Amino acid sequence: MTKPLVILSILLNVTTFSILLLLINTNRFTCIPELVETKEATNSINTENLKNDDNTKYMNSKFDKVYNEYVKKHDRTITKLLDPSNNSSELPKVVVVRPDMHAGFGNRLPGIICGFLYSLISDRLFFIDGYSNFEKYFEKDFDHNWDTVSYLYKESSAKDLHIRDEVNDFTLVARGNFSSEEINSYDILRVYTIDYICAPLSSNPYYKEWFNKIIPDYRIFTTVSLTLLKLHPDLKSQVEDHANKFRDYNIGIHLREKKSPEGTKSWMVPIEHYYEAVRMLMLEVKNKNVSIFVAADNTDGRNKLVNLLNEEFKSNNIYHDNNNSVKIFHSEDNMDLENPVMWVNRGTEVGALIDLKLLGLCDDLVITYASSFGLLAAGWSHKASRQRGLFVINPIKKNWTENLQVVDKIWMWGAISSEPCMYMSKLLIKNEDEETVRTFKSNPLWIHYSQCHFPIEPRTKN
Ligand SMILES: Nc1nc2c(ncn2[C@@H]2O[C@H](COP(=O)(O)OP(=O)(O)OP(=O)(O)O)[C@@H](O)[C@H]2O)c(=O)[nH]1
Ligand SMILES: *[C@@H]1O[C@H](CO)[C@@H](O)[C@H](O)[C@H]1NC(C)=O
Ligand SMILES: *[C@@H]1O[C@H](CO)[C@@H](O)[C@H](O)[C@H]1NC(C)=O
Ligand SMILES: *[C@@H]1O[C@H](CO)[C@@H](O)[C@H](O)[C@H]1NC(C)=O
Ligand SMILES: *[C@@H]1O[C@H](CO)[C@@H](O)[C@H](O)[C@H]1NC(C)=O
Ligand SMILES: *[C@@H]1O[C@H](CO)[C@@H](O)[C@H](O)[C@H]1NC(C)=O
Ligand SMILES: *[C@@H]1O[C@H](CO)[C@@H](O)[C@H](O)[C@H]1NC(C)=O
Ligand SMILES: [Mg+2]
Repeated sequence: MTKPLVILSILLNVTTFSILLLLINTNRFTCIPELVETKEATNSINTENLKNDDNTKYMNSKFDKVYNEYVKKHDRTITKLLDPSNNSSELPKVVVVRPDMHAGFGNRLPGIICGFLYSLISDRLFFIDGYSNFEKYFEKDFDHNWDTVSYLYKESSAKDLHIRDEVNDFTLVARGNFSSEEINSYDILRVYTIDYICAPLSSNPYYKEWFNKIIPDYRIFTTVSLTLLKLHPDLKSQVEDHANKFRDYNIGIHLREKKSPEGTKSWMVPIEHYYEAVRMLMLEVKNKNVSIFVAADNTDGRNKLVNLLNEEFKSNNIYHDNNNSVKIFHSEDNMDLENPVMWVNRGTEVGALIDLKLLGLCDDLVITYASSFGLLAAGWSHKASRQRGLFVINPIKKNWTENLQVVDKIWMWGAISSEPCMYMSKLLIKNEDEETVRTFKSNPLWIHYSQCHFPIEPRTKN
């Protein structure tokens, strides 16, 4: 078989598997309720809406209702709490999320989404602690800055649900009752993580029904993130300016090269693998004006990939014979600009957010599971209603580059969902008790959630 055929057959297998998964996992995906949903959702006002995306924006009117009620409750409670005439010593119970400000911009988002879900299911108030300049980047529907009320909670009891990789109460997340007496005895539940660590929550028997009712399509990250993390109007208009260059069909690529340290043992994703994946996608495209949006973590790599693609699509070959016109573009973030917060990760926060959002507006995504950046773009996406998932390229070991049999083939899979992955799920499966693992695996997306980061063996608990 020629290379494109081999790739296609892999893709077909993945697609067949995906369809099977859809069929097995209930009839939640049937057309009729979705049609009703769409009609209802026309009145939706909460979900972030970009003008370039009127027809495809993702909407969920049931979640909007829950969100609206939450915002009202939050405002009401805070007003009362801060009222100087309030002598009550009773404090509302809260969830406090602390983003890791030294991690990548993408890494800051999953903890926020998880914390908000925890606050909804446990009837607590939601706060974010220490996200500098949040207001500069996002539009807020309510005041969730922990500084507003934290001085009242100096004496309060707190439980750490998550502290990075060290502490994670997976039993509670996967099958516990957040309103139990034990959990209720804490005023504060703390969340400090860079992972989409709450993925098992939708299989928790206490909350399964809530998810089935409010977010029945499993697009949990999308539903919450488009509501809670709405871009600031200044950034939004920059996104819209770029998105005006999108054409009939748009492929987004996230190139991540600068992550692992140099050395023969480290992992890499050959630039040609991204390019091959795009060629493969283009096989199916005919008589279209196509645009390809390239986001990258460095300028050199981006230019190299843009040049490769430009060469490919101007020349006379089978792709050209499909009668497509292809334009390639990227945003203006200067990826040579040193970032004072993260020396390995260059560029600006504004640039990163714009790239994330633009990737999310693409019809198809080619990303790598070496980076959570692309997976978060996929989740924070207005196009998440597409049935087709992402195309994910696996990194390979650097000292394999001598081995043409490995380097020559792109290692990839097609995902069924645009939910981000949970890199800790491998550790959960390896280290947690049988019942917790079983419950996690009752989640129809558990295989998807587990495909994350380098294919490393998880550590064993000491
Ligand atoms: N503007 C822009 N910045 C990028 C891009 N890719 C990576 N970066 C920068 O690199 C950082 C990557 O961090 P994350 O978003 O956490 O993604 P990650 O690859 O999982 O990185 P780590 O988890 O920190 O190892 C971003 O915050 C940006 O600063 C890109 O396509 N565009
Ligand atoms: C004081 O504030 C708390 C928390 O918002 C609230 O539950 C309580 O009803 C308030 N009491 C009065 C008298 O307003
Ligand atoms: C709070 O206490 C002061 C005096 O201790 C009292 O005058 C006031 O009425 C109280 N306010 C409320 C809302 O109970
Ligand atoms: C969770 O625990 C609380 C407190 O014990 C209890 O009232 C509630 O019914 C429990 N939830 C479920 C679904 O059992
Ligand atoms: C190529 O595409 C254009 C539209 O972009 C169309 O008008 C034309 O008929 C196509 N040519 C062929 C040979 O299909
Ligand atoms: C592509 O764009 C050109 C002009 O930019 C236009 O003439 C052509 O009809 C477009 N083709 C399709 C298929 O939309
Ligand atoms: C790659 O590096 C590993 C670890 O150093 C080594 O065990 C392996 O033999 C190397 N493989 C090749 C093909 O050089
Ligand atoms: Mg990451």
